[in-house]
Amino acid sequence: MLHEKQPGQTQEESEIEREQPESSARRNFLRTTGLSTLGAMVGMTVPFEGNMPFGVTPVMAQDTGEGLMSDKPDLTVLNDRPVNAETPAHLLDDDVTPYERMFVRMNGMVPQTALDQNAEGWTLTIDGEVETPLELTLDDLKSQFETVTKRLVIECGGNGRAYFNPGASGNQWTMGAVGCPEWTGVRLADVLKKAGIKDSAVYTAHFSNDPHLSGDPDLLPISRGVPIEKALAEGGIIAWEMNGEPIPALHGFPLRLIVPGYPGSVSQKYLTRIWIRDQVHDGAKMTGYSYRLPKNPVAPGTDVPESDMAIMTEMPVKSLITFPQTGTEVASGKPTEVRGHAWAGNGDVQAMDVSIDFGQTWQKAELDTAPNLFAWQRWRADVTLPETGYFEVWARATDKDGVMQPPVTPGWNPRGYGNNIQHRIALIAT
Ligand SMILES: Nc1nc2c(c(=O)[nH]1)N[C@H]1C(S)=C(S)[C@@H](COP(=O)(O)O)O[C@H]1N2
Ligand SMILES: [Mo]
Repeated sequence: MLHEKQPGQTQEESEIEREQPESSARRNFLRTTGLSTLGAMVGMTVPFEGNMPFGVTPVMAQDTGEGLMSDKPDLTVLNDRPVNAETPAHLLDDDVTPYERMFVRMNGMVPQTALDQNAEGWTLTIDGEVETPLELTLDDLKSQFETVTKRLVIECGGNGRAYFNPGASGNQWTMGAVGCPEWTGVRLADVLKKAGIKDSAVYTAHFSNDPHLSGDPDLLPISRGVPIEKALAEGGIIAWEMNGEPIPALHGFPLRLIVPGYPGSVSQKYLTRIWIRDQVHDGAKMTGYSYRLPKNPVAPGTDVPESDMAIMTEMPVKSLITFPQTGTEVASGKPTEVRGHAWAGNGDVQAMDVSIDFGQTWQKAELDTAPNLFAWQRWRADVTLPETGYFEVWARATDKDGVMQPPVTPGWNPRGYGNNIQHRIALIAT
């Protein structure tokens, strides 16, 4: 498994990348799949199983979505049961992330309805603390509400996990569990208002039809929610198209919720129901340590009691350098264009800076306004590397409240969420 190296790391930081991700991901893989299990399932030994590269399993595992990954050949596969794959930073240069370059995070299997692209009889239920429970077909959604098209960032809460020290279990995402496709659907708030939200409403609860990895129909792979205020605020949509096409199987066909600004896990794929609750939702991956951060800062490696954990809400401000690719050779003494995207969980990014001297001095980058709230914003800067040799470009976004990305991995937490360390690339000046 290849990891994009972050230049300028301490020895310890790079240790995490070299050893920890591979071994923990591999342990995870062996525990959940195990080539011997696969061999037993097909009734034979897998030939050359000792030589099989990590991330490759026989075609029979297709319901995990692995078979669909051939459409995304440039992604780095971190796990294959369930399928989890991230995008190298230099492949995230598009303003609108194409299907081929959108990361994939599955907690369970891809439902048969999505594999078949069969939306027949699909309904979305809105119930719980509402005046009028609704059961809406796709046609109802399309005809009863205003259709909107928006670019919305989805970023996994665990993006950047690979850089925590001590490391955290889970997918060892580096920088690429993020993307900004264009989504078409209806506003979440419009649908909730039509149902009539009661004063007793506290939280949403999201449901879908993707099967649990165990195959147990009583278990859900994931069912998260957001505070009702967030659900009613501007931004959230219920979408049936991604980039002008029906949503692909890996991304939630036929209907998906997107609640931007929060961890990607609240954006339920294969959406069947939104239950409005009179308490904080306690569904799969809402409790324990999932998508939770310590209430108060803790020292790295602390064994935090569950009762001291709180649900993660807004994602921190962040940016990526998407051009040039790290390691590129450029001419010294001449301007070189560097560019990327910036986004923040609390809305617009107000400033973007780059450094070519390890953060000692910073230069303002040009920053575009967002085409809509919660889209990522294009930034670009011309940097001139003064002499030949090894340089790094560091990028730093500042959100609307003046909060900026840190040069180190911030806020150690048991599961490795919310890492918004500055992205760095290496440039070789010749
Ligand atoms: N039904 C369903 N929705 C889901 C998930 C899932 O496993 N099942 N994963 C969540 C997580 S953790 C993330 S980060 C995003 C990933 O979206 P993507 O796979 O379309 O990139 O989807 C979220 N919605
Ligand atoms: Mo996620």
